[in-house]
Amino acid sequence: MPHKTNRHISNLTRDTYALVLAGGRGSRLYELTQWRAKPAVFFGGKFRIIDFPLSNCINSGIRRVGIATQYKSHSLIRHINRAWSHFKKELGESVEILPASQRYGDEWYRGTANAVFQNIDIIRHELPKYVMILSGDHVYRMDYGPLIGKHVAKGADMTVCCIEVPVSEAAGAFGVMTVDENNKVLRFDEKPEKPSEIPGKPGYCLASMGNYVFNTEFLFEQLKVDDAKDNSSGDFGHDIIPSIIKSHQVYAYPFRDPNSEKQPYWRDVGTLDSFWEANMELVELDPQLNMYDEDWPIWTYQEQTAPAKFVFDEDQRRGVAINSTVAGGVIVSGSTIKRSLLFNKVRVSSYCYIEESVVLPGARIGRHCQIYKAIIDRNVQLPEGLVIGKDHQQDKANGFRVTDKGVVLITRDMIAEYQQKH
Ligand code: ADQ
Ligand code: ADP
Repeated sequence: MPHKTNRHISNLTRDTYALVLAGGRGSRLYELTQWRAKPAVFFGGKFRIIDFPLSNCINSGIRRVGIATQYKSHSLIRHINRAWSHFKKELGESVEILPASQRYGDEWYRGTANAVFQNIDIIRHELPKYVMILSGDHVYRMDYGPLIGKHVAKGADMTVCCIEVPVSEAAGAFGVMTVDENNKVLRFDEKPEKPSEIPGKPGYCLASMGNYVFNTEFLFEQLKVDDAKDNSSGDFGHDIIPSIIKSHQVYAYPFRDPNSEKQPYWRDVGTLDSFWEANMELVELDPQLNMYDEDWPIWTYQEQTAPAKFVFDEDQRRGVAINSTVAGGVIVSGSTIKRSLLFNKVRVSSYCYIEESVVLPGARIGRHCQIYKAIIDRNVQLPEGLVIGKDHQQDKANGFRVTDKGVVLITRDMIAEYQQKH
């Protein structure tokens, strides 16, 4: 029985402006981010990554949101326009795209703090008491209400959301902090090679989730000080946080699952393997991420599609999807799908077998294809009889990307090249 989600909507969340940073490259996703920013990458059967932090905002009662975009932003902007444009200014709601547009001087967004600095006037116009800076790169469900409540109760100038992660995962990847018994931050290192462990919890460290709460005026002051420096990279992790922990009230807020003792769900789907694994978790029997909780809807672009359809071939006894998610507009005709995610409008022709694969919107799978442990990008058209993921030497010879853990990625460009050769 799914639990009921309590929400902590208050004047504090209403007084908060959220700025989602969505300009990142996501270079370890290789060709999946060749044409789109990481936050625009598809995830979870019908969503895109950015839908998760944006849904957290809306479900937490934060209705004024800016989205800073930069790198390869076309598909992200199109998605935001389609999915997130129905908020009403008259009701004090807005979801606004803030593209890097050289509004201050001739610079693009240098780092995360500089991306906020270049939008100070837009945020000021909203008159918020608090500003939340959120990473647009992660998949998780979090009520930001208790976080802002704690920030105010502690009298903090800035609060950093954190999570316990294995030292091996954090090294070189996350900002790592040490705190006192009141969670006041004593030390902050951005992506250290040797993260310091949590006392009494060997092997684990306290990692920054890249989500911050600031008192508005304090944030603006710090951004201006940082901008005046010659040698700053304009980044929260590198520059701002280390420069204020000694002189100001900077607290850590440990992200916990309110309904479980377990480590909360938070996925940085930053590599092809972690992207594939996080999608596969969702077709398990009881995934930790509940996408079906009506009290915590995950909003996205809802394209008008016909219902998913399965055509059963009596002779072959195929035309089924087992332990899989299947989105609208999909047709599976005389084929078998196991432990896979078929996104909107995927079409699978007869005599195919697909296992442990993530098939992104609009992909067409020709007859007699066999696909194992693969990511098929949007609108890819697989020719008849292609076998993927059975023989990795062959996959590489075909021009497909194969990861260390044996996940095969196929994009439109790869298929175009493959077809030129064959
Ligand atoms: P990273 O995620 O590695 O570390 P960064 O690449 O700066 O830091 O990206 C942070 C967020 O900002 C991402 O959502 C990204 O898409 C976005 N972004 C990056 N550059 C941007 C730009 N120029 N304009 C707009 N948006 C941009 C950060 C923190 C670490 C923390 C991890 C958690 O610095 O301390 O541990 O997040 O993932
Ligand atoms: P998404 O799948 O994320 O919605 P699209 O696949 O529609 O995004 O492409 C995003 C952007 O990249 C668009 O501007 C599109 O025209 C461009 N693009 C994608 N693939 C190619 C390609 N092979 N060559 C040139 N441009 C491409």
